[in-house]
Amino acid sequence: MKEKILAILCGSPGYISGEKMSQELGVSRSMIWKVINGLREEGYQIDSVTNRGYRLVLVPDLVSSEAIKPLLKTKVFGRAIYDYKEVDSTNIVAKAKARDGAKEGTVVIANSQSRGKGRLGKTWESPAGKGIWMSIVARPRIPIQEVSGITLVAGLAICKTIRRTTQLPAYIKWPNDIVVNGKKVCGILTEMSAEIDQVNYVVIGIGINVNTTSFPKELHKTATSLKIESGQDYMRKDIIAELLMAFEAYYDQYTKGKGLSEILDQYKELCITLKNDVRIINKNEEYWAKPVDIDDTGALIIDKKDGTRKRIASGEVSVRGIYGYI
Ligand code: BT5
Repeated sequence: MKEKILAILCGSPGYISGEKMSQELGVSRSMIWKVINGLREEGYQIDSVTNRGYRLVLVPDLVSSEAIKPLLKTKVFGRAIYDYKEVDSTNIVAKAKARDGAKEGTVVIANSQSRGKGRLGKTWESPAGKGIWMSIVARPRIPIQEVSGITLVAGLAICKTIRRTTQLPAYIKWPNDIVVNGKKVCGILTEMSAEIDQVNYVVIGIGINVNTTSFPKELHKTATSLKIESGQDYMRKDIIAELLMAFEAYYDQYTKGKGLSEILDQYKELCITLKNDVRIINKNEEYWAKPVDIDDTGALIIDKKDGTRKRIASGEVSVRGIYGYI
């Protein structure tokens, strides 16, 4: 009933009476009233005037399966979407679904997360309604050591999507952040379950600050949102749909084609880590180095000041650029 009433409201340029809707749908006027109130609670702004009826004024920026699916042209990714008002972490929910047999392409999305996760036990701020907090289940038939490349695939898809939908100068900070004007707008958390010789599933968690206008004090210098950078509000569902389509295309190239090599040129062009010296930080040492390349396993190649060349696999160390604080 909700969908039918919404369809009528969307198709009516002016006011439409409750009487007319109840006749058209064969239900009572009090039923119409109840559904309209339910829609208002979900964030739809519906004007009502005595003797004229109802008028849809504003469609909320919902990240529901119903809102996203009509925009998708994917074959696999986003065919099943589980949406929640709040979860602890979409990665936790997606991993549970994957363990229960969820198919490749399953997407878990939440309006807010109470315990959003970063890497290594760090937290991810996920305020209600402000960003895209979603996780994608993948079941790639690739060797375990190639799974880390999926973070690069996701990074490229996100970076391109942000550029396409906002025209902002987004760049990839290798391996798992997207930055705009030197600040972090998105983080990726890839988790995997595998046997000795085969991948069971991979969960790609993506957090994008979309319409966020303020951050906790400790993130002021490092975090930003699409809205802060452009001054505009965005519909999250549009970005999600674009992102899933871009991800599917690059993922197919990665898993069915020749690995990273086909998309590496595009990746490197958008990889800010390659553009300036980087600070390499690991448990025992910290030093400046010159980034040289990203190889086709997704590793960062650097030259140390003493001239020695080193290959750094993602996740091994922390890499900071000189362009910002992150
Ligand atoms: C990441 O970790 O950047 C991965 C973030 C992944 C979040 C998504 S949301 C959907 C899915 N479900 C989850 O539970 N997680 C994924 P890392 O590189 O470790 O960065 C974490 C650090 O970023 C924190 O320690 C903060 O300093 C900073 N941070 C936290 N929240 C932020 C935000 N909203 N925007 C920018 N920076 C943030």
